[in-house]
Amino acid sequence: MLTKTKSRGADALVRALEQAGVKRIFALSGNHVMSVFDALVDSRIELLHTRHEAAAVHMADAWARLTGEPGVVLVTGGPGHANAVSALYTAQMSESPLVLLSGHAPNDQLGMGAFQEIRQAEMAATVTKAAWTSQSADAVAGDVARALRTALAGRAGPVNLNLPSDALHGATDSGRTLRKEDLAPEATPVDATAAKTIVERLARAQRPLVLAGPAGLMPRGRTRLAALEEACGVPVVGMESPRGMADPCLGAFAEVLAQADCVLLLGKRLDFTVKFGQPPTFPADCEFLQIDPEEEEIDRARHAVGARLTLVAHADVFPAIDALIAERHAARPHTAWLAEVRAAVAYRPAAWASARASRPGCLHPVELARPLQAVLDSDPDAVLVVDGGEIGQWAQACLNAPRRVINGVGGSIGAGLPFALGARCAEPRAPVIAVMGDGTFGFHAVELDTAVTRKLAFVAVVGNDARWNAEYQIQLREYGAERARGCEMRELRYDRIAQAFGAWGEHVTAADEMLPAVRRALASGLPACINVAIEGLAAPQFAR
Ligand SMILES: Cc1ncc(C[n+]2csc(CCOP(=O)(O)OP(=O)(O)O)c2C)c(N)n1
Ligand SMILES: [Mg+2]
Repeated sequence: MLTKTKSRGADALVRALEQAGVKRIFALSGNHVMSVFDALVDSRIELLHTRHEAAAVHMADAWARLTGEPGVVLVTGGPGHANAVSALYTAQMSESPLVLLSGHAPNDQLGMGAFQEIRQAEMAATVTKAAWTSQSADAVAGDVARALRTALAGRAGPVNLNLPSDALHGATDSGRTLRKEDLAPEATPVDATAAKTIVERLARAQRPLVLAGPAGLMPRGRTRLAALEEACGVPVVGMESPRGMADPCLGAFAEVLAQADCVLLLGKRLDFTVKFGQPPTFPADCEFLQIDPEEEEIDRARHAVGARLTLVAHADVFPAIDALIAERHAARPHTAWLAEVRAAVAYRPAAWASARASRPGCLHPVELARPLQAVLDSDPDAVLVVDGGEIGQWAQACLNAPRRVINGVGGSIGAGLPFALGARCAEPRAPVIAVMGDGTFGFHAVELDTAVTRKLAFVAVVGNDARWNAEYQIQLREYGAERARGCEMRELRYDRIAQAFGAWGEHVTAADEMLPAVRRALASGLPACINVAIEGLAAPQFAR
């Protein structure tokens, strides 16, 4: 349907985003995109302006993971775009749908040495599903629809659309109204015979497992995976950590994985997180089945395990789950094995119950994390954010919440604080608890300003060991204490930094202060930083 209204490309962009149901844009201003800021004045879309482009991307990433809707980011061209690109990697590896809209030098000056002219699409190409540059004002609305559709299709992920300033300023009378089919990605269904065969193979196996990728751990994914486990009687385990099967939230899972005789990769990449499917991580004769939306991933698995990959289906994960559930009559419950896998995943060393720091004035990481579970359990909609090195591993080991945002398979640190802001945008009411290291906190600490200004409350719990401890531990293990250099930091009062921004700040140096401090922070209604002095210990180990 066409309506004849003459307007700028920037207006067409905003109209298209409104039609797509976008409610909020995470942004940072710049010459190239001020026309879009102007167009947004007359729209219902909230402009949430931030203090760093990478932080804006991380906020959109957390929003996308929690809502299932694409996060939308708007930054300026050249350096603004370059700053944003680094954060796309985390979203890409976490299969998080988002669209980075970047201003861009005008098309009619390209190659002439225009202001902030760089090859932006090429720069973003390796960390996105697609990256391109709009050719004219008339093309903008259609490009936006394609970007949103692509971000959601198949294996979800980030997309970059570059918007040259002449396309944004230029007049367009296309007045294109987006239709539902312009926005919805087309799903690739799994073949019913393949679904039945997969369920039969899992039924026939003695110790079958279904491994799901990061998309399976988003709120929508968790519900579907639980339904699949229930219907087929086969343990379903989601993986989203760079430590793979050694993710501390999976307890002693590695022990049962090493016994599996048939593994269905359900959108789970056969990558470094599962040691490329090789023994001893898997038995040498373990059979693999795979459902994946990307041929490239199927090829990768074939290359890794050869003929042990006995059945593949090129299909989208969520419709495939429904297809598998529909074949439940062919399933066989593996009750004992399921209980064994669940017990392994739930395993935590008994000694943790009495874990104490070895010196006064600081907490054992378990003493920092454990009290937070009560807060997470107090509300079914509570969100747990985890980021950082060793402290992140301790938090993942000790805490669980059905709505969780972690730094993910990309293993990049620094997103924790912006994740907390994005989570608060997605969840207006329930507690948002974000555990991170002192190094991690520093990356985007100034976003506390954004949080205070926009009234986005959360509790950031900073495990302060005055170190980049994860790397320090590598130095200790591999090079010796006498060669440990370059990973030390000062024991700073991050709580006072928070107070200076008008946020809530607490300094915790003893275990019994932990929960009262968090409760005061929650009661303040402000964004908060609980700066917790901890003993910098190596990440937890789970061998039973
Ligand atoms: C963007 C990025 N830079 C560097 C690293 C390497 N790295 C991983 S963990 C870590 C230390 C993190 O320190 P902190 O947040 O204080 O947590 P800690 O390990 O001390 O508990 C570093 C530097 C990384 N993973 N990502
Ligand atoms: Mg640290």
